[in-house]
Amino acid sequence: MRHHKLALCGEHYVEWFAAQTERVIEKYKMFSRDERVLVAVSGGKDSLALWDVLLRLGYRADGLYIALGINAPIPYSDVSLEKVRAFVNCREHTPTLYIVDIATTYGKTIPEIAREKMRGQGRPCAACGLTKRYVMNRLALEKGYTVLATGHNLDDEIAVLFQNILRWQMGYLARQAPVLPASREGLVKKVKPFCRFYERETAAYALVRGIDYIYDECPHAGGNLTNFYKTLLNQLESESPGAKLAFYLEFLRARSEGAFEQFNKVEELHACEICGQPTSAPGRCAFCRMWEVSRVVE
Ligand code: Q46
Ligand code: ZN
Repeated sequence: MRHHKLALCGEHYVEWFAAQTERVIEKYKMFSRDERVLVAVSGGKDSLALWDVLLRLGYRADGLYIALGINAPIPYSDVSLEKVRAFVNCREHTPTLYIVDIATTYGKTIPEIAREKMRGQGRPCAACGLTKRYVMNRLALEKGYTVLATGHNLDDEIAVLFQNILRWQMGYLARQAPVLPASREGLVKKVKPFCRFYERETAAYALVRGIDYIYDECPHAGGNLTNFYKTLLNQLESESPGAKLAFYLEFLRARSEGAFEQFNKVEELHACEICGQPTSAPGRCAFCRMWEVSRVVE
């Protein structure tokens, strides 16, 4: 933790990490102890560390794992589910874990639907991202959670920030925040309690807490631009310690002062004619169109 000039033993590190997490939750008014929080868990270090620290802090946090069916060339989805199950099973008070298996529910795995829709071109990430966002929101609403929490860390956030700045995507910049509020039309509130932690800090927490997580990245993540931006930003950090956090915090300050306000257009949302989930265009939502859903899937 070079930028904090701190050297802590394992026990104190865990305390420091939990206190920092709580500070961020309170500072950005993410949720209270009375609210039910759904944590999106992938089996990776960040999301499992997040679930762990929220439970330690006494929040009402349950988990959602989405089985994407990505099992080639490595059994990524199967192994990540094992890690999530092991995390739940070794706890004294077992939290609720929801598992949505995409192939069982919608008939195809993510690589299969992506191959079909993109005629074998490119990565399955667009289809995967759309599906995950949809499933997370829908399950959170159906099960009565007011907040959806993800394990995005500072490195994730600034890689996206850097990408958005390189292209001056003002609308995206206006909407990049630690908290995305709920919408009347049925978008659940989304929060990122780890947005101020460096990736190495969440990794250290997982290590000290003995959390077993999947080390491999999704096989489709290799060589993507986000990883390239992370490498660039790490070079910057090694030249100028603290630069990554300053980049993010100064962006949030400019944002809170209204620098992007005029680009923060509130989209009119409609209910999808099939599933009822919010969508920007009338008719079927992007998810129902992609999956060719013609009736409500339970
Ligand atoms: S989007 Fe793409 Fe990720 Fe889905 S296909 Fe893998 S890399 S898991 S965050
Ligand atoms: Zn729909």
